[in-house]
Amino acid sequence: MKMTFRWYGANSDSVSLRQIKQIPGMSGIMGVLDYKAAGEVWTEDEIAAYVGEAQAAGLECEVIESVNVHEDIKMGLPSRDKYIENYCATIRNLAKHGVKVIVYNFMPVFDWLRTDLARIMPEDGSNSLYFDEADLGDRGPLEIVRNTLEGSNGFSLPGWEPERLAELEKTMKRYEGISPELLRENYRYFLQGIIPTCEKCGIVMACHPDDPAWPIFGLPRIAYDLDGLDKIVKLVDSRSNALCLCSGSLGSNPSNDIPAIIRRFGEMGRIGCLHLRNIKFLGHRKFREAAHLSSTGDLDMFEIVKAAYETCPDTYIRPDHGRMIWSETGRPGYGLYDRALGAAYLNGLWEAVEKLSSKK
Ligand SMILES: [Mn+2]
Repeated sequence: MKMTFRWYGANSDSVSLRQIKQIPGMSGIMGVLDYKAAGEVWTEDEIAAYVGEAQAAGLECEVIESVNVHEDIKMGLPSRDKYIENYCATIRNLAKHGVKVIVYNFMPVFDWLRTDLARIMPEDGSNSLYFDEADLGDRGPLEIVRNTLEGSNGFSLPGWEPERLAELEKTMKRYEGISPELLRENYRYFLQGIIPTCEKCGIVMACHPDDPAWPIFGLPRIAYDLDGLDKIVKLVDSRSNALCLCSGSLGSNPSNDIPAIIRRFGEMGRIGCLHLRNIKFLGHRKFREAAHLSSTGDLDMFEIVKAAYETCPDTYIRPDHGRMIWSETGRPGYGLYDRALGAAYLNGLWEAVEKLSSKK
């Protein structure tokens, strides 16, 4: 297992590579070029600069996240072939610089959704990301973006800033005719276009599940439970067609058994990497992101780590979102302190599981 940490780059992250390097047991980063739009080719120069910076700080960069899939691919538009070609070019460029796993998602229109980015915990004053479907009321995404424009609440739809409102309206309309089955067929077309390239250059594609783990705003979604993930790995039968199992995203739906899901795909050799964090359920479709420690939330982190140790021991793990603690400010979910605590805790669980199992 390699413990890693998400890093957005020197210009977009409040955390420095040096700080990351000082966290015990940190082997590298899960990187991202967050200024690249979906569909754009990530050039060799850009990748070399980013990876070189990490390596100069003593950190590997074997996992890259958020190589976003262009909406035309998800919608199956004729222009998709051009974007698939671009995606293959990015895959080749990343492989040339030592990248082994690419995390992406196939969620229509939106990435993740929360209704509060800094929900304060009365008992200790920390804050974390929070979701309550009831807070959305009858509001659809258009209204939420409009509300964001008016600054009237904390909703955030990443990638859909108010200036893109007209585009969002058009995209939402187009999805009205797309069923989950059709979305899955478009997904198959995408995978058939990129997996041969991945196999040739030794890249594993790791699909991140939908977050929260159920369909939102009437959009088709296909990656939020065991059954859906099973269909994805079967779309193209290749070890390069794998998953990034995110315990917090899948865990937002209490009917998902996270250790069982990890075991299933770990045994199949289809886990590219893991995002580990904890969730506290507060009611129907209502949760907040808890500290990593099992007892602070509702997920059994010991069983999750044990499942990973037993079925995909060579995987990459990163502590996913943390709370904001010790007066830290930064990108919601991506401060230093709580994620560093999370990494230390996950490393401790790993060591315990490893030593217990060698004594059997
Ligand atoms: Mn995640």
